[in-house]
Amino acid sequence: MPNNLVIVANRLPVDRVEQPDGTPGWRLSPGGLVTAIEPVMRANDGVWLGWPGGTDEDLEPFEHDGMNLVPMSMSAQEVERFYEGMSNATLWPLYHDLVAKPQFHREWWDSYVAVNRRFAEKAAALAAEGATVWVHDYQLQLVPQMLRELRPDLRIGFYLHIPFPPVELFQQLPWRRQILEGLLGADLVGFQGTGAAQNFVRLVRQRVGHKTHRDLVYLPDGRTVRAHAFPISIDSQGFEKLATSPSVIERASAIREALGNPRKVFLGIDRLDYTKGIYARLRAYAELIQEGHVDVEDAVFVQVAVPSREQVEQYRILRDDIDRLVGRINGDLGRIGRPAISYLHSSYPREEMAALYRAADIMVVTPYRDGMNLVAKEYVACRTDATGALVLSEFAGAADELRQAWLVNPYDINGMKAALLDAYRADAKESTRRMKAMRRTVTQHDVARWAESFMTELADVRIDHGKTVRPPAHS
Ligand code: GDG
Repeated sequence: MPNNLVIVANRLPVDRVEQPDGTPGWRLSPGGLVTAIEPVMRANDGVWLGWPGGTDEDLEPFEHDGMNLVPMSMSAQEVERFYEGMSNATLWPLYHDLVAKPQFHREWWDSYVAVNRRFAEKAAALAAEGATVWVHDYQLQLVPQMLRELRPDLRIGFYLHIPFPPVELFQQLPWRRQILEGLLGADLVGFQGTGAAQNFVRLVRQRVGHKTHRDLVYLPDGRTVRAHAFPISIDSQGFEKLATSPSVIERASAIREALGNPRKVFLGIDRLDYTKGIYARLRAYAELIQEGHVDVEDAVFVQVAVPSREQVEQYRILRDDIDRLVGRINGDLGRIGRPAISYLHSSYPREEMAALYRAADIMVVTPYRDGMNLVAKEYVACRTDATGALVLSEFAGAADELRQAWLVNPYDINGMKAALLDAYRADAKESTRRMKAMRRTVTQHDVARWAESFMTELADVRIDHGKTVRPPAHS
């Protein structure tokens, strides 16, 4: 069946689960993207093409909760080279300001090209004449161009969920030109922030030699590509509703009770990723205890680290580092029944996340670099009574919108300590003033609005620019 809307993302929006009767089934994976795309998919009779996880299994397309899903299989070697390698050990660290050292391997790149081509071919086969295809994220940057070659009739959008690096970093990539040209296959390339969009346009001008004007790129074949910021958001109403449900309210008090009813609860919730700044934040907190500014009888830091990319070496090292640090801090500073840090290496249902947000007085979000950071916005959405404080890294995309947070530079441990202490000691009036302003932002800019503005812009991009443009010289 031809489709008018095709979503292409590395992962399908479902996770495999075992059903009560022991047979395998699917569960909608949590997260903002699914909530955002679902209504767009339903309104347009769309399909979602993506990898279901696992290897070497050729699954048939299926329907889940009214969504049409088309699984894309991957071999064990592709998972290792395309996914763990090129995507998560090359592009991820490079695009996050070299927080870790990116590795460049030619066989990873070959696999990246091959998997991108398969995604493009499958998307081409699924799309109706003149359909819209929306491609997501850094794993699939070559798909727009490959797809355009196969199907020039399509309208193609691309959205990058992570930062797009400045020229000086991006140009390290041996395949920089191929990636830029891959993205230019789209009519609209969306980014989290204007800085990322500007980095892209500058690179296209300097590295590919195309003519650009503000957020537009003029291609020699007459096409116009727009590169624009669309800051992503969350299902704010959904989170508010969840946070005010009786079971979540009850669970939030049970969490505080289980922690020994401390006066203040600090909270961090992150995928266990070196970009998130977990290590530095825990060190900063420990120093506050050591120096006597915070007492373990009075406060606790709950750190949830959600398991992530465990096959990638850097992630295994990070896990060990954090395990050791938490052990040392608790060993040195904790007392019986009063650990300094309550550390949980696990993932939780959405209700438990909402209860944790409700239970926390101070939310600490300190990434070295982050496209947006939805956790910060979710915390704000759950603070329905406008209490609570948010300590937020300047280097998270969310800091552009949540200006009233206690903003910190996560590289500056002393600065971070000062901000943590400030948030800890802030009077209720000050916290509420800040939280109210942030709540207005998060309520007004929700994820439905994000999806709608991207789709509207994509439908509006003028395809032909009608200008005379010379083809760029090859570098
Ligand atoms: C990338 C970009 C950008 C986490 N643990 C659990 C759980 N989560 C949910 C959170 C939140 C999402 O996962 C994490 O989103 P973040 O934005 O914080 O971070 P990344 O995973 O790095 O996301 C980021 C995002 O894409 C969207 O464009 O903001 O910058 O890096 O929604 O709630 N949800 C449940 N259990 C968990 O244990 N249910």
